[in-house]
Amino acid sequence: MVFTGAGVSAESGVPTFRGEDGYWKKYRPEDLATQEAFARNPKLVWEWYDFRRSLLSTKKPNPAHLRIAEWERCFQSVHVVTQNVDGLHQRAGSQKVHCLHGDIWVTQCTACGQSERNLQTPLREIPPRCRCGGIQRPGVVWFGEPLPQDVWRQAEQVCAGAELMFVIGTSAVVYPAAGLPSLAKARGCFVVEINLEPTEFTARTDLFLRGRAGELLGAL
Ligand code: BV8
Ligand code: ZN
Repeated sequence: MVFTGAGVSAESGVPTFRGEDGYWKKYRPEDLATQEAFARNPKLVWEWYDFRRSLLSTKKPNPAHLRIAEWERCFQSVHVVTQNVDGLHQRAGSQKVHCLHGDIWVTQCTACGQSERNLQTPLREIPPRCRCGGIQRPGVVWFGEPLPQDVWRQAEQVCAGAELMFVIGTSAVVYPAAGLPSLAKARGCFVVEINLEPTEFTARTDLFLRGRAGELLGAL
């Protein structure tokens, strides 16, 4: 099992959330990534997501994404469980990807609930509208929202059966996702953490590899 966070996409040029140049250094999550923020100002929230989508459309998978995708082709059962919404694991060729926090390329109608894939960058209309006339929201999980039940159940299952887990590029502070490495460890899994710096989880990891994910995975 490979469990990833924003750090795995950093070498692609995608900003992380909590680092020096992270989004949460410039903005408050309460203003951009909650239902309340969206209800208050859907245009502002959509402008931020539209900006991130446009940035992503110029980026590509890095050696970390590519190496992880290669593992799936070389070994029998490799699952990627990611907190990222950027779609870079999928673009690198990983097939078994469980997206805990949704997908920035999906929009969902707040009126009829219909989801669709929308790759338009920049968006022609902000906020984008559904065929039914309702306002759409980004297909991501905001703070205070439950994770998609089916994806969470799959992630727990993968975790419970994992022999080896890589925890890559996550500060391991956003729950319930951050609890997965501990869950795996409790089941006897060997956990390898890759990060530029120690995290909330590092004290409990079996092996800590300090450095850039792309470089380290390339060398493994
Ligand atoms: C829920 C949206 C329940 C998508 C994101 C106290 C107060 C308020 C709330 C809470 C609280 N305590 C707990 C909570 C709950 C809350 C939470 O955990 N808050 C924390 C922060 C305190 N969680 C939730 O609200 C979750 N839902 O609990 O629901 C419920 C149940 C039933 C009914 C109703 C409700 C939902 C959480 C989802 C939040 N959504 N984003 C988007 O727009 O993208 S979270 C945001 O953080 C990101 O999206 C990302 O997915 C997530 C995790 O961040 P990381 O990926 O770890 O990124 P970060 O920048 O932090 O770290 C990067 C790391 O990479 C660093 O360690 C860095 O060193 C490293 N790195 C950098 N470069 C490299 C590298 N490593 C290697 N190589 C490199 N090159
Ligand atoms: Zn609709």
